[in-house]
Amino acid sequence: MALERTFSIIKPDATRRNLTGKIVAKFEEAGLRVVAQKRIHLTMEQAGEFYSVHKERPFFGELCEFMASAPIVAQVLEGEGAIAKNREVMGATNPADAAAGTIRAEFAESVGENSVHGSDAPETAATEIAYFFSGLELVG
Ligand code: FUP
Repeated sequence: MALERTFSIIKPDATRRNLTGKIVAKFEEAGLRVVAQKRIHLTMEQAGEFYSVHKERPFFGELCEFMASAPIVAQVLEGEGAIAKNREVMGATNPADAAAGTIRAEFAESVGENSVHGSDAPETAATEIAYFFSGLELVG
């Protein structure tokens, strides 16, 4: 399997509860390496742009308000098959469906406030990484 990079967010429900380190530990234990990371506070406009694929969904407004409600930690994770591996470690979108031991099973509060985001495909990973980081900030 090829060395890949994926984009990850530790969401406001997790930064609020001081869970950044515990979540990073889950990624590292799974063989993913943090090659870029920054803590930022998104505006409503930036949250809406990031989640624009969901703009017609009924939960869009609430999702943007949540993502802009407290700081997030934006990250680039690198590893063999990083996109799939990250999604495996995150668990299902709804924590009620997430497998035991996954981040969402252990930490997520609800389907909306589910602690982490991870890119779902190589194209979205590339777009999302470029939205948050410049090439100079990626240090393998
Ligand atoms: P995921 O790829 O697992 O983050 O899930 P989606 O891309 O389907 O959803 C993105 C975000 O929209 C979720 F993290 C939370 C929010 N969402 C809801 O609030 N309600 C839903 O029913 C589905 C998604």
